[in-house]
Amino acid sequence: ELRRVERALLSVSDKSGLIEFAQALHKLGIALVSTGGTAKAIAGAGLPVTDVSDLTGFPEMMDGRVKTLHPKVHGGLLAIRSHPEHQASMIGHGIAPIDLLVVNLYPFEATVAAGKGYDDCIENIDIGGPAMIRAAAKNHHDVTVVVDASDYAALLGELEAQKGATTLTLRRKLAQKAYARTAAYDSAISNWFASELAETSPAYRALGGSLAETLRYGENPHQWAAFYRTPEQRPGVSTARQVQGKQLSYNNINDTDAAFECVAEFDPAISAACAIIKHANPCGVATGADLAEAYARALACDPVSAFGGIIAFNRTLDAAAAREIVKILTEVIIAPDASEEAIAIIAAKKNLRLLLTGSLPDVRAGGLALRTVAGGFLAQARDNAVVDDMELKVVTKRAPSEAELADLRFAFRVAKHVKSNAIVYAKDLATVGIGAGQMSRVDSSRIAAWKAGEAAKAAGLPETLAKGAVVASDAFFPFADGLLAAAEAGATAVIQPGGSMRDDEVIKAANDAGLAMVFTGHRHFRH
Ligand code: 93A
Repeated sequence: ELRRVERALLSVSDKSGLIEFAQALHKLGIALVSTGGTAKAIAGAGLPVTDVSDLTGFPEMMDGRVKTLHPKVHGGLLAIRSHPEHQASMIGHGIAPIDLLVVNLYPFEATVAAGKGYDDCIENIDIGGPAMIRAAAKNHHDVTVVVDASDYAALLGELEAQKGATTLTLRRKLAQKAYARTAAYDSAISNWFASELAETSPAYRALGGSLAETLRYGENPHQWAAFYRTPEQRPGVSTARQVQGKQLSYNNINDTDAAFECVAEFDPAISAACAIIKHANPCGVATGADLAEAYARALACDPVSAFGGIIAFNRTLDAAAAREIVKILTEVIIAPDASEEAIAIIAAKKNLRLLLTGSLPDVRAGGLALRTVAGGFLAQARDNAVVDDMELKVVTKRAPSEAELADLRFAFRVAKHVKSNAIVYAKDLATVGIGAGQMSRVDSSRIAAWKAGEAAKAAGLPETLAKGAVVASDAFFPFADGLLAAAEAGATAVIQPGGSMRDDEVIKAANDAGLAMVFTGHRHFRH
């Protein structure tokens, strides 16, 4: 499948190596056609060259925006040589074949990198170049395309070896490279637009944020996205130093924030704590004597969901915890700090992002929580209520034991970070079953109880982890059914805000089931 090269079109912005290359083509008897600047350079070296304007019969116009966009060029590149109708069109319209296309594009990337202004960047978007590259690459069966000066030598080598022809193997390789180039070029343009949009977007102006970075995409690949910092400087994902790993995605940032805010509920002076997050919901939260233990206990709550999760710690990440983490796939780790040894262990997982914040945020701090609605946005104070500050009221005949009370507080602390309707089972200061985001509270109760059973199975235990656990509900039980589901699963104590019209009914059911129940008077909806 050799194709002789009789005529070449050269149109290059980067003119390095051009003259030597054009000379070699000329020596091989190849006729040269060229655009303005390229033609000038070639002619300047004393080589014969046809100006593309003479080929098209049109001058280069509109500041060069239109120079090669013409059927005489694109027909010459796209015509299938063996196709009788294509042949007829060529003859009928005076189109001569172009067998070799040599193009490198307007330096868009370099223009952006040099910090040039908007109009300059726009003017450096090459249209004709990519059009010709794509045309020639499509027709690689007959046409050779070169988009990179570093390929001149290989092409000349082949032309010399094949007596002025190229092989299909080379033409296909070059076609692949051609499309890789136009794809990279277009993605550079789209990224530049994204960052331009980000800086002038309504989000930026409305909230006084400063652009941290444009993201590859939003919650889904078809959604534009950017990450902004507000002047608030709350320690977390927006202030963290990324020690290693891939760029964070939109969902990563959202989940990492949820993880760190959750783990910040646990005073590092009192206990080590770990939160594992998936889809912005905890799939396991636990305290422990050290981080490795906290992690192992958090993982045990839902080892299946934790795969590919995001992990937050409330203390300096140490080697023992790091060694456990690298055993399964994790997307992000966020912690106030990490030891050198832990950093070295994490380094073995190249993609795993490690974020260090320097400190934990203050859970009691004020601040804004925002969300958009059609044509506006909602603002509210962040939920900075902490169960330790609430007056707990025992409403059942039986008061919770000391251990139950500690677990009740723990469970309610976690429930604050679970999407409503939230039901959290906990035992020994670790979650054992979490039901999140259901439209009915009783469904969340059932799911949490079922999860506690699954966790037991995963650990090879005969009995559900709900047995002897306590339960937290982010909002009141409107009916006794959710509470009864918990009692059935084996829970012994309940924490909930209270305040339902049917509180009496719910309290009676708790008493009948022998449960201890406390009311917090505070709700932790999270939608
Ligand atoms: O402005 S363009 O998009 N319009 C065109 O028709 C066109 N044809 C070639 N840019 C166009 N080119 C580009 O001009 C080539 O991709 C190359 O980068 C550059 C070469 O211009 P000159 O030969 O005048 O230096």
